[in-house]
Amino acid sequence: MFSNAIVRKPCPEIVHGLSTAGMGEPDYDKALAQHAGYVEILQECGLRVTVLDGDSRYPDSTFVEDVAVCTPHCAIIANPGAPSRNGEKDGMRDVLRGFFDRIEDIRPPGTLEGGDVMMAGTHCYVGISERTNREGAGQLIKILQKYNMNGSLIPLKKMLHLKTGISYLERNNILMSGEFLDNAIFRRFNRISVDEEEGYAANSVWINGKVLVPMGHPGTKKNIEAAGYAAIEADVSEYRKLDGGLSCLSLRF
Ligand code: CIR
Repeated sequence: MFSNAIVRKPCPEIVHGLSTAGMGEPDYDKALAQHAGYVEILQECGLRVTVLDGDSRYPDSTFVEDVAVCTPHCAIIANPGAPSRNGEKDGMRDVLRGFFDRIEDIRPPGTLEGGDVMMAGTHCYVGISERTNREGAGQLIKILQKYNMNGSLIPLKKMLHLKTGISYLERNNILMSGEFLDNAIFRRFNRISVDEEEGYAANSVWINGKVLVPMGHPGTKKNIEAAGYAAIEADVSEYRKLDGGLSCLSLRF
């Protein structure tokens, strides 16, 4: 179960965030309103939410998931591989000190973004992507091993981050799309596949027995409900324009 979440409000410069989506610039006011709605949903799921101010130095800084990995035993400050985002990690260290006794670091030449990290119980799957390299993933796994956790590497073919296309929903259920569907490493899970046209919903988030699903993906929502979860829709259309999904907007622990 999670008790806390950390989020960061979008800053006006979000319109200049990194994107490959080709869906146009996000509307800042709409993004702010959607962010407030997201915070409310986290609170409804029982989380105490720490809302950080927007940071205009970093257009993508609302995607806090990428700058740290939170586990039950420690927090790990990531080392984002996107140069324009690397400095985001510094602000997060002080915030996480308020919650964790043990803080670890991914160090250069290792790079790692939290969007590439999916915990399933004590096992962690780490995507090797344009943002996370083998050195960074290896450092993460070594840190986890100190705390009796472990990890495996998942080289990505097309996805931005691992969790762009796969989400662990607890109880051995996993939601997955695209390049992960035929990856044998995930066969041990009950797999809920996401159709190509609803691929964005493969990034859904389990929180304390409920699952947040991006608005407008009825097939996936239905499949999640059929697996026994209450599904809650959240409108994150403005973040999708920057390749951001539901999970990227918070750290949960
Ligand atoms: C980026 O390209 O870094 C942002 N525009 C989107 C980050 C999305 N984060 C995530 O999937 N964890």
